[in-house]
Amino acid sequence: TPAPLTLTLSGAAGQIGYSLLFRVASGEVFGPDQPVRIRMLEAPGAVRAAEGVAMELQDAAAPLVADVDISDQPRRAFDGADLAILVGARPRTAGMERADLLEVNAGIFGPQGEAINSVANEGIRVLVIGNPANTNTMIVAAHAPDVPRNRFSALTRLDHNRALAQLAARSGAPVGEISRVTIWGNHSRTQYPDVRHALIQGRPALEVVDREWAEGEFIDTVAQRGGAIIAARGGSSVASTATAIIDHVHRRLHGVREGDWSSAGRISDGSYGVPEGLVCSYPVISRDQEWEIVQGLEVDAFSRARIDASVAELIEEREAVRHLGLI
Ligand code: NAX
Repeated sequence: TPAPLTLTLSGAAGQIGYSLLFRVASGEVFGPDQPVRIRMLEAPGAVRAAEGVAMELQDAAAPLVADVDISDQPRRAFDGADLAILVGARPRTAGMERADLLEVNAGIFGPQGEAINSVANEGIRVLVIGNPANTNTMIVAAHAPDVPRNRFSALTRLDHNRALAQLAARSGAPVGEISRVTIWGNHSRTQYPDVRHALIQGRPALEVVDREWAEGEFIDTVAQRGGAIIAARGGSSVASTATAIIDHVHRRLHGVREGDWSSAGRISDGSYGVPEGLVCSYPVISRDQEWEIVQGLEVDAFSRARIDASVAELIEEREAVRHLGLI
């Protein structure tokens, strides 16, 4: 058996943590032979709840779980971490201004970045789920200057999966025979789910589904899916988010299918005209366990306008964070 990997999960006592941890324990994330040390990072008020989750994890008697530690101290939780999955965040509550939301979350993600910078393993990868995910990723990266920039991602695979599922439902093709969908921009309502390069059973998607739908209802359905889940279920997406986290990590470790790509929020190097330093969702492939942005895709006027609109929101968020002195 290989040496255990160390996973640090923030927000481990929350809903997504509760779903994800048992799938880590069963080998879905790192594979059926890879033992894992689990480091749960929680807010002080939720440490007791995390202990309860750890008791259940113990009761799963999972051979792959090497050990479990619970802490509210980032420096302890990220010690020796190979992968950090950052779920814990402060949600926006009624009456809360956006500046307050950004400030509270910077208070969470800034210190976590500092701890990652000083105590995580050299090969550390950081995946941010807690919203606003793109800007939180920028904050954590700003506080971890010694970690290479390509190690940070914001989760947009859930949006990517939602786009695949809508295309499958519309076309009648199995979801596994649809490829090259892209989520561009922010993990928010301004995101741009793009089918212009997508293939459905080997045919260009726009020859299979009608353009009017692909440029209207499809985009709105994918971008507003989170809200639709809340309206129907009375709670936000949890199990599908855990699935998307697994899809993201699995593809990063093992690569995407030949001829396909995934989507992930990445620190922009200026690709596709997105200002450097913003965390923007791009089409990505994985090579040697590192994400790379797919280059050279044609961006037509429709796509350009959509990408620019989402990037404008990312710029606004960055300005707000800078204005507050958070980066
Ligand atoms: P929960 O409220 O159930 O869990 C959040 C957990 O984070 C709580 O246990 C809380 O105690 C913990 N926490 C708060 N401050 C912390 C800190 N400083 N350090 C460590 N832990 C801390 O929310 P859940 O449903 O699990 O969702 C978590 C986050 O995921 C939210 O920000 C949500 O907006 C975001 N989402 C992001 C998605 C994405 O695709 N990127 C999709 C799903 C989800 O909505």
